[in-house]
Amino acid sequence: MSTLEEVFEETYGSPPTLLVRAPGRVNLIGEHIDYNGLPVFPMALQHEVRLALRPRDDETVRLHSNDQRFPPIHFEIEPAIEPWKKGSWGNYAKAPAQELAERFGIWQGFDGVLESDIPVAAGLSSSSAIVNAVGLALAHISEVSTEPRSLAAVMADAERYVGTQGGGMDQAISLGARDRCAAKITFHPLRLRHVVVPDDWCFIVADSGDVAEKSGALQAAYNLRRKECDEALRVMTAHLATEKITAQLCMSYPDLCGTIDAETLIKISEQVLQGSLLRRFRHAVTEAARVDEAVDRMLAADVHGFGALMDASHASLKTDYHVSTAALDELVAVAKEGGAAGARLTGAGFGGCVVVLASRWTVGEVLETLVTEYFERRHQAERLEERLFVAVPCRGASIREI
Ligand code: NG1
Repeated sequence: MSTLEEVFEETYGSPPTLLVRAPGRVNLIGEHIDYNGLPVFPMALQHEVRLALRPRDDETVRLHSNDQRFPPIHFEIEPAIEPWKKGSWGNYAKAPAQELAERFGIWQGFDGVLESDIPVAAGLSSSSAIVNAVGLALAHISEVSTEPRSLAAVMADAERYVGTQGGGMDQAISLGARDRCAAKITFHPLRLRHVVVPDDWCFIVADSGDVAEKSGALQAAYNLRRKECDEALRVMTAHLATEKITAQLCMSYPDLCGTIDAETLIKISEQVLQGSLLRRFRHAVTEAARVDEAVDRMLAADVHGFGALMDASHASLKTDYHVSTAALDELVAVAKEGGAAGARLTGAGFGGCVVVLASRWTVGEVLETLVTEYFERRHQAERLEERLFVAVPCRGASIREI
């Protein structure tokens, strides 16, 4: 098989001058709360997007993918780039171009060839890795700051171009991660606290096989949850102000969670909110508390404590947030049967992957159980290395001259 550089030369007739890499991520805990400004705890993966490129002297971006499913694209950089139809992969390249053009007036394009080994539509952020890789390339060419946190904030806004009202977790971890570490990410302002993953902890990623393509119906379901969280916050803050429960007006989830403890907040919400608003709010508040606790459990190398928090997170995502599926629930149950310390769906849900925590001493047994009790039973044992692997915490995106 040809290397990325060889494909570039065959495609464009001269060698590339820059090489970018941007990893996917697995979120350990803190699901569906980044868009509420609440903390999350992901780590970057060994699977990544790689982009070989050569800057051009004009506004054109030409991009080939090594993956036959993604046809070649080209477009001109300008502040208002018309998106292609929903679900087109090229929109993930247009997104950073348009954001950087609008904010910083960049115009210089490139010829590029891209390859990725991040499973697509599996909740491992394959899309943000493309946004980040193209964004890093364009920012570098035009001498816009590529400092991870400032670029991550720009890329989080950029990706909303595709229609998903996401938070900033994926862009931040893919750009800012450190080797061997997970990172607790807090927002407004964006900060990453790097925590070394204990050597004897193994995070397994297992793909349910249900595609979680976040365009169309799933995008609407995702955006609806964000709206429900906003509405629940509005009702709660109005109540707290009227009842004079808080001295000052809590305008955001971090304000609220920083002012009143989770248990009290849940008690109040059970009197003030109903139905799905109550459930979404309860998930957000309890999940934020689990993130703080999980960081402490990792620092204390308490594998069972961390695992219990993952189990509680999955239960909350299933019953209060309604983003799990039968296949994800089954994978979680099988992993637990095999001796996992904890297991939960990871990413947006509605399909995709689970993340499973096992110790070095139990990981073999857990993997074996997942193979026999899930993948073989469902006749999904082909190309298993892409669907079941132990995640290696890797450093964030980089760019280098070649
Ligand atoms: P994935 O799993 O990549 O679809 C999405 C959002 C995140 C976060 C998670 C749920 C984007 C780019 N990503 O991730 O910000 O909200 O869902 O925790 O929208």
